[in-house]
Amino acid sequence: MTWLTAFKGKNIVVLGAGMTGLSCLRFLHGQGLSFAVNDSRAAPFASNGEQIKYMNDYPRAQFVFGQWQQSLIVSADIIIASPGINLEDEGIAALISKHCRVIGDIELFCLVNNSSTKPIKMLAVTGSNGKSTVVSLLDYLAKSLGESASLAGNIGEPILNLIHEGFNTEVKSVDIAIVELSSFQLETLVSMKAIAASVLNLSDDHLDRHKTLANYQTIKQSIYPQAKIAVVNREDKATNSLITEQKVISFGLNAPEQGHFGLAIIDDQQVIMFGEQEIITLDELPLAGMHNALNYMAAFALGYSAGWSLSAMAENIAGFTGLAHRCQRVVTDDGIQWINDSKATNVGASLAAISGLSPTLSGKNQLILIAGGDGKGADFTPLKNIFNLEVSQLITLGKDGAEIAGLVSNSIVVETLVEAVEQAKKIAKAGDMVLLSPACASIDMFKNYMVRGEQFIAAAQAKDTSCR
Ligand code: UMA
Ligand code: ADP
Repeated sequence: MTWLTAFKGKNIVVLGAGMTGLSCLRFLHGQGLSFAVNDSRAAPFASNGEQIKYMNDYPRAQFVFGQWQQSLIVSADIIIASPGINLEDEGIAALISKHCRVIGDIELFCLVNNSSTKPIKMLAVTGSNGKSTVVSLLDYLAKSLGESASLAGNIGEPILNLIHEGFNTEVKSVDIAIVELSSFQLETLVSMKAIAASVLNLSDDHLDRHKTLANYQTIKQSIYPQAKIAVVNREDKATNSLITEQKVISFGLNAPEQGHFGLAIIDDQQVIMFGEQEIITLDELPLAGMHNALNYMAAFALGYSAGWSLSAMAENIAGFTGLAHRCQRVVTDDGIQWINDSKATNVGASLAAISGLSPTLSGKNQLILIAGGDGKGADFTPLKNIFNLEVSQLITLGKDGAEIAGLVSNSIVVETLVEAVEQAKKIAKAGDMVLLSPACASIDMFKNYMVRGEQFIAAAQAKDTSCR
């Protein structure tokens, strides 16, 4: 039975009318299927005009906004849930029948892809940090090597968009999809058949939804049985404890065994190795810090799994210079190093930023850290030690700002990011570093981490920050 036969004539409900929901809408409509779209927000679209346009474009769809519609959800045969919706929430959990099949957009893509005679190949990446960096690096490498590749998933491109309008299973837009997967997306995914997959690392994140670290680890590692090759971080047990049958290619900061990636010191240089084969020295690579060395090795291992030549990857890899809002240098003329790491939305990312950047400061220069926001239930105590060792002044803000400030004595709590930058300007001298690395999500104060990062850049560059 093809996926379409299983969907025809069924009550299909798409939950959420954001990026994911809209990609489902377009796809299901293209297949001639009828469905309903339910969003619990009263006005999920940017404007009334946009809403009317969607209603006109998708006449077979029923739209229900403003609450979870009991009658719709109770009678659904198939629910396609957007990743941001917590299906365990009281308001919705009780409405979903135990006979209902609940999937996500990635699962739907995989069902479709698996029934194609020439499926799109997949490389899949998850982890608490580094996902976007690694998938973007892979996408860059793929394109440099002339592969027909596309980024998809949590990076911001719903994967169903890789399938053309009016898809017939022989037509595909790319040969290989490089897919970033969040734990939310993995919760509803069981049918992926990736060439290779990796859980890059694991630290506290999204515990407000997943409740325990053990649960979060299990969800993340559910990626492995859905791939031929498991690319594992051999020094982070939490990322690879549940692997059973897959072929494993590992990466780590220590020297590798044959068939694995690691580091060795050769002529005083740190070199990425594949077994005994030298690939490239870290000095040749633009993204600094040991966390990025791991990211590079993960990308090499995933690319290698896809059959890409190691030497061709090594020749091209330095052309990728990183993504905005990840330890991004801000151009100012005050001699202070302003670093925008707004994408550090969890403790692990801020730890990596501080430990990666502090060694670049000379002994007389200070590191001023701006942190805080919504910690999503994380434990902040792993930051205490590095704050004491490396941070001269901590400035915090946001929902969990006071809790973070409480870790050390050299802290100030402020109300706004502009105020945080003003405080930093009062303290910093030429040569010092002011790092925005919040260890928290931005959602309590900003639309998203990009807006937070842009505000930081603007305030750092402003001659007079007193105008808010
Ligand atoms: N909604 C409800 N009720 C709820 C929650 C949400 O109706 O209780 C509705 C909202 O009103 C909105 C829609 O659901 O209309 C939004 O759905 P969504 O939150 O799943 O967001 P999308 O726009 O579909 O974007 C999602 C991912 N968002 C989340 O996982 C929260 C995007 O990741 C992803 O890029 C996109 O799919 C394409 O795959 C963002 C993210 O923040 C960047 N991810 C988290 C992270 O990286 O930490 C996991
Ligand atoms: P993700 O997509 O998983 O959120 P990003 O590549 O966007 O990852 O980076 C998010 C944050 O994590 C940034 O602050 C970045 O500097 C940091 N980071 C990147 N790679 C790693 C890693 N391997 N370990 C820890 N932190 C990392």
